[in-house]
Amino acid sequence: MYKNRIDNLRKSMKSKGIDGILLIGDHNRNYISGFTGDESYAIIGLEKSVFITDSRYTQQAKEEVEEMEIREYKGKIENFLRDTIEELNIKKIGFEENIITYKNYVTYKENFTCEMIPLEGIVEELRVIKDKNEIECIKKAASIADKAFEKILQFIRPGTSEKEVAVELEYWLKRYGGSALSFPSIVASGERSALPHGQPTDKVIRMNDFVTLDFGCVYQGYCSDMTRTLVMGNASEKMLHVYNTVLKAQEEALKSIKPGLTGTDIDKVARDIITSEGYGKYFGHGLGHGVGREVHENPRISPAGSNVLKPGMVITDEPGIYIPNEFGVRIEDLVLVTEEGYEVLSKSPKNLIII
Ligand SMILES: [Mn+2]
Repeated sequence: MYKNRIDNLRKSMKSKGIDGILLIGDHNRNYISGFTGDESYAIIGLEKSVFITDSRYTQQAKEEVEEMEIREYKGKIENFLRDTIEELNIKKIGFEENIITYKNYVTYKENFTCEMIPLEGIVEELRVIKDKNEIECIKKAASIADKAFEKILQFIRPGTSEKEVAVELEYWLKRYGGSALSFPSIVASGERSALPHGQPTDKVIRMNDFVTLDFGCVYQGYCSDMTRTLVMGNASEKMLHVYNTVLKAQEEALKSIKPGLTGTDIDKVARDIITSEGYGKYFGHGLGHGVGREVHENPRISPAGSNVLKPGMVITDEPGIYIPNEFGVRIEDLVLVTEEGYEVLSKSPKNLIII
C-alpha cells in the first residue's frame, strides 16, 4: 500500500521535474509513510526515501513506517535535512507551499544547497481517490457517528443545553471507537440553528426548537462528517416546508451523484430545488466537500467546484436553508462515489425526528 503511494508520488514528482520532496504536513507525510504521530519529516527521493524524527517518536516510527529508512536527528533539523538531501543527491526539492511556515522556509533556504520548489497539493491530489483500506476506515468512522447519534436521540430533551448535548455526543463518538473529533461539534438550536456553524453554547433547548447537530469522528486517521436537524415538540408549517425542501434537495442531489459529473452539476441539482421554493438566498454555502484525512478536502462540490467526480472519492451532500433570526435546517450525508453511482455511508434516518 505505501509502496504504491510512494510510486504514485514519484510519478508526479517526475512530471513536475523535481527529484525530491520534503513532506512536513501531518496528513501528507502520514499518508505516504504510515506514521501516525506528528512533528516529523519525510524526504522522498526518486530512488530512496528517508523518514526523520526525534527520540520521542523513533520507536513508533520503526513500528509504523514502511518503505523508508528511519533516522533520528539531534541538533538543528535544518542541518540534518540538508545533509540527507545532499546524500540522496537531490538537486530540486519540492515542498508544501500551503503548509511550511515562512520562518521555516527562510531557514531552509539559508541552509539547503539544493533548489527549493513550492508545490501546491501534490500529495493532496493523490489523496482525493481513496483506496479500499481508506474507504473501510471512513465507513467505520461514519458508523461510529451513526451509533453516537442514536444515543443522542435518547439524551436530547427540551431543558438540556447545547453544550450538554455536545459533550454527550462527543463522549459517545469516543466511547464507540473514535480517536478524536473530526472538528468541534456543532449543536445549534432555535434561532441559533440559522447559524450554519453555530458552536454549542449554554443556551437551553426549548420546545418547538429545531436543533442542528453536525459532527464526526476520526477512525485510524480518517474523518466522518454528518448533519441532522431534529425538532423538539412541534414544527410550524413554515419549519416543515423548509425541512422538506432541504430533504428533497439532499435526496435529489444524492441520486444524481455519479462519476463524470462535476461538483457544480451536483450542487446545481440541490440549489435549483431550494431556489424554486424561494429559499435560494438562504443557501449560502456549497453543497459539499471531499472528506478523508481532513474533514474538508478536495473535491469541492459547489457552484465554483469544477472537479470531475471519480470512483473512490468520498464527498458530503449537505444542503441547508438558514433564515436569520428564525431557524435553519441542514441535512448531510457522507457519500462514496462508486463506478455505478454512489453509496451512502451515513445510515441515520433523514425523516424529521420529533423529540
Ligand atoms: Mn460537512
